[in-house]
Amino acid sequence: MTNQGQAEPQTGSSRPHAISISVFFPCYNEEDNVGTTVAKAREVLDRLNADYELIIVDDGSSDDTARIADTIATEDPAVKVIHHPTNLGYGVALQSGIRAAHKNLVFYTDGDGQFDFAEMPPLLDLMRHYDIVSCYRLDRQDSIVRRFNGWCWTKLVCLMFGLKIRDIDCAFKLYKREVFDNMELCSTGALIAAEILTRAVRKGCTITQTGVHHFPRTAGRQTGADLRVILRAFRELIKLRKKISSAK
Ligand SMILES: Nc1nc2c(ncn2[C@@H]2O[C@H](COP(=O)(O)OP(=O)(O)O)[C@@H](O)[C@H]2O)c(=O)[nH]1
Ligand SMILES: [Mg+2]
Repeated sequence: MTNQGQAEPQTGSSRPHAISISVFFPCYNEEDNVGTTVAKAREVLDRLNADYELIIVDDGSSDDTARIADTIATEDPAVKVIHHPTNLGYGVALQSGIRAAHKNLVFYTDGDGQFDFAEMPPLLDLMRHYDIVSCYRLDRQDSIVRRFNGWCWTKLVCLMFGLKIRDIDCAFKLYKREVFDNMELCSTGALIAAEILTRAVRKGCTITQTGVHHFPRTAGRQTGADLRVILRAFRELIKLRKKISSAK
């Protein structure tokens, strides 16, 4: 893939944009986090003089996330909001973000403030040589049980789909937009990251990995370790494995 994320040359007198990027944030009940998460990303992208859009995917939140997101979008034309009428799941939220992304590069991170968007710009250089940067969490800020479960999940998924990824669910990933061309995704839950990378590798896309810092949640409730979320991921894992094997 050739496009490295450079923006189209601009007409007019303003300084040309260095980079064209869509950034999206899956959010479920993140009323206390969404504002700061978006503001930090905007500050970094403005400094980069990027041609950018910020997309908040509100996945049927029952708190004030939807209203706050709409207010941010009203005040800033670079911000778009997608609302799901009900809580459809992390995978559907990522699918919505990807569909809405129209710039040359696509980046996503969680809307819960557990990552630092200032660590995104160093990834841009890697797009000269790779189609995807998939990050891994340095010093993951979760309990030892959660870290162990996450490690086992990464190993299992990599074994089933022939991937070599250190931290499959790390929500700090950068893609060339063409990676998603003609890619049909079916995972509605946490398996989505693995599905994207598996389909991308099958298309011949190249992946590199680098570490990013991870921060404790300071507000809102973590749902990533809920039993419902885990069971859904396992159900979808079996389904995807069958689907991919039958497509060989
Ligand atoms: N779209 C969507 N996002 C969710 C859902 N549950 C959690 N999220 C978002 O996904 C991100 C990660 O969730 P979190 O609970 O922090 O899980 P963890 O980071 O894996 O511990 C956060 O931005 C959440 O708002 C969900 O059901 N749907
Ligand atoms: Mg989180």
